[in-house]
Amino acid sequence: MAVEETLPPVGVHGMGHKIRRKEDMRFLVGKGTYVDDIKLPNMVYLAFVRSPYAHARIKKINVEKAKSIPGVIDIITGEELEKAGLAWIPTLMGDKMMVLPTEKVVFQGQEVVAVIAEDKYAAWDAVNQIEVDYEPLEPVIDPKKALEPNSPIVRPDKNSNLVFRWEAGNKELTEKIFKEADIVVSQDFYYQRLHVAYMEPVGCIAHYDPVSGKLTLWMTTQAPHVVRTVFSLVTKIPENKIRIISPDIGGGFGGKVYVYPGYVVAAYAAIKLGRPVKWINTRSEDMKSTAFARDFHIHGELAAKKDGTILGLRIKVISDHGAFYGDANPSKFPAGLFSICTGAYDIKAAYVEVTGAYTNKPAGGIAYRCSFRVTEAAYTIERLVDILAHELGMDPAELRLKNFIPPEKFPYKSALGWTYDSGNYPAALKKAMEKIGYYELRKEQEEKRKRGELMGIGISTFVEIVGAGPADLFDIVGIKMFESAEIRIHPTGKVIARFGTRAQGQGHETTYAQIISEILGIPVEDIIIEEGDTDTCPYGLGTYASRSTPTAGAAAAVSARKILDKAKKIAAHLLEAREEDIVFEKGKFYVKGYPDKYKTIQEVALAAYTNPPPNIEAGLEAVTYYNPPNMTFPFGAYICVVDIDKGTGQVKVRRFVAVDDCGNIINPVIVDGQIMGALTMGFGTSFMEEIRYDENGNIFGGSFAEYLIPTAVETPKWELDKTVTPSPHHPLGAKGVGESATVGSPAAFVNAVVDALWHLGVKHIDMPIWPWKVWKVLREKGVAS
Ligand code: MCN
Ligand code: CUM
Repeated sequence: MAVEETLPPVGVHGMGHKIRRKEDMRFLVGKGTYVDDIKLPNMVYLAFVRSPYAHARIKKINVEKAKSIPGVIDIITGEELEKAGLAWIPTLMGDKMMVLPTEKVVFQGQEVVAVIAEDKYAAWDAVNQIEVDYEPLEPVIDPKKALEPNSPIVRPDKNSNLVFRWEAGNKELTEKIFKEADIVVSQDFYYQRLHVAYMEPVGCIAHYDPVSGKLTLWMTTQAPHVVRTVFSLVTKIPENKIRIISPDIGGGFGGKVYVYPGYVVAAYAAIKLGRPVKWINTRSEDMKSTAFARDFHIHGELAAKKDGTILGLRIKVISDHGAFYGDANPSKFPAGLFSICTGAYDIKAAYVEVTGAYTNKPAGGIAYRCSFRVTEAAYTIERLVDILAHELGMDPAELRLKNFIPPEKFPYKSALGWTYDSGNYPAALKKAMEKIGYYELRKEQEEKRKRGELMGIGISTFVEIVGAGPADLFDIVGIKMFESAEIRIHPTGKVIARFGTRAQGQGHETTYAQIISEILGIPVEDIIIEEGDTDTCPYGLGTYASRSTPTAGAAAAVSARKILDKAKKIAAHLLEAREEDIVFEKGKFYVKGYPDKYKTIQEVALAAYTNPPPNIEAGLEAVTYYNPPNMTFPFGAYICVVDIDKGTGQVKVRRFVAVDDCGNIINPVIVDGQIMGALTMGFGTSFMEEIRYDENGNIFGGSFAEYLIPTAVETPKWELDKTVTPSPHHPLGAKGVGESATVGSPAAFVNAVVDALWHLGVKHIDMPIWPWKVWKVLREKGVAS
């Protein structure tokens, strides 16, 4: 890489500029600051004894040997936390979760005892010397069995394993439509449990200052303000005496929204011991105990006419939540935004029912680029549509084109109640078909099939729903899901802007600066973006569910426009003209008709402090708490071509074309990067990744030896393109994009595999499509070579 290519951008680079990320320089030279990089004087280390059992009563904990290890300072059990009122804490979904257990453990890998020592080696030595006497209990592993009346109960504080039952849509109308339909297709899908495998495991440092009474926590969190509020409510420490700092984060992907026991124990220990406490998960601890994704057992049905017109959709889901209901959904949506499952199609009637179950596994559910379970929704509808096409003997592309919501029908109200802001689905699909040479590929496939070769083409035309969200519907623990942006322009025209969101690799320091640059004409290198410090940033709900652009991006635009309004008044004063006559263009203010006699935004900024008009306050800054009027509905059309090896069952992704539409784009390179990363995660989901449990609740997939993630070797070459359908209600016409490709791509991969095998009588294979699964099918069908 040439040196100039790594240098920060120079100049006014508003929307649509492909500038390199401002934050990359510090990452590329190894100067990022992650939690584990922070070292405080007198700091001690925390490590956990974890449960070997999925479900067991704790009979006795013997810490004597561990205590005598040199360097061990303290050992904390659930009993001690109980006395402090901290053995259980509330989850973001109104449930409770154990910090440390007092009676029994409820999943393998659960934190049982905490050790604090002078260094991490002593802490781990002590962990290995603590003896916990367990009485194994029958574990609850299958969520369907968990809901049966005779099942053992997971939770000591509940008398059933039912987490919730939730429904959406019109059940009667859907049933009627299903009865009248010519054809009904149905299929069971298991969307497997996943771990997000970010680069940096979760962790924190807790520091308590007894003089000021202030608790400071450096924490790997995507939502620092909400965590501060929850911490304050739980500990009764005044909220202004808690400071949460999310420093650089090495990937979050939803796994860092949760409040982990380690955060709570570290804070408790820091106050108790008067010394800073650091806790960092090891990789396999992370895989065994942090928030998982998916784990949806889906039964889907689609009703249609003979000619392929889709009439109705019916879906029943059992969702496995592990031992605590610890999703991070908006509170009115227990199954997230799964009700976007009618997708891109104009469907008259739909009904969805989701039942949540407790099992002896770790908690989670909302993670891994899911947009609050839009992953599961898009997968279900896109698989069902493909199955319908095959059952009817219709081309899957033609069937989609026939059933798309027509572009002229937007804003479109879906059968499950969402008002789609804008979309043009035929345009995206046609573009993808053209780019990949769809009809030629179909011909090739036909010829190959005659020769017994297995080739498949898979389509997915998904719809996303991001930007949570409008205050009437969206809140987390009661806090409305607005988002904030504060912009301050200093006298010399340099800018600092602060946000309630917190990037974990998405590039906000660049794209937020571009938004401000676009509106105010200030060069991006003059704009510093700060996120993740609750003492300095305005309150915000955080970065997840691809909400930052739809909400904080909008707040930045509104704040910048407020500043521009004031700047115009100041410019009018400086130019001795009426405000109505002032024109603003590319960072310059002038009187209409006299473009040569101008004042720059920097001169106006100086005047805001040195020479403001008599009737106007000094200073040039603005803050906005933006309440989005609606969600944004990004979409895309993906087409995948696979070849299957009949000897090994290996699926080779030959081509993958992704046409995405996220409305107006702020930074095209960042968006491409987001899409490529998300496609790679969709690929991993489809072909490699799964967390599984045996009947005793032993984890399979608790390390990278068993949990396979794609490397550069496996990852296909992505071919990207786009259409642009702006959001009509977003101040910049932008929609979110961070999760689109993980939402949309698994269906394309699986559809391609099934398309290659349908003529053999194969209707479905559950992800991950490992070679042995395909090989087994090929053997059963008598075609394995
Ligand atoms: N963007 C843009 N133009 C648009 C839309 C987005 O230039 N029309 C840019 C944004 O300005 C931002 C990035 O694309 O820099 C992603 O924006 P957005 O879609 O608003 O998503 P968020 O910033 O809210 O990021 C969250 C999203 C989620 S929920 C997961 S999960 C995920 C993802 O981002 N986790 C990531 N992408 C990730 N990328 C990295 N490197 N690391 C993670 O942990
Ligand atoms: Cu669902 S993963 Mo993202 O919303 O942080």
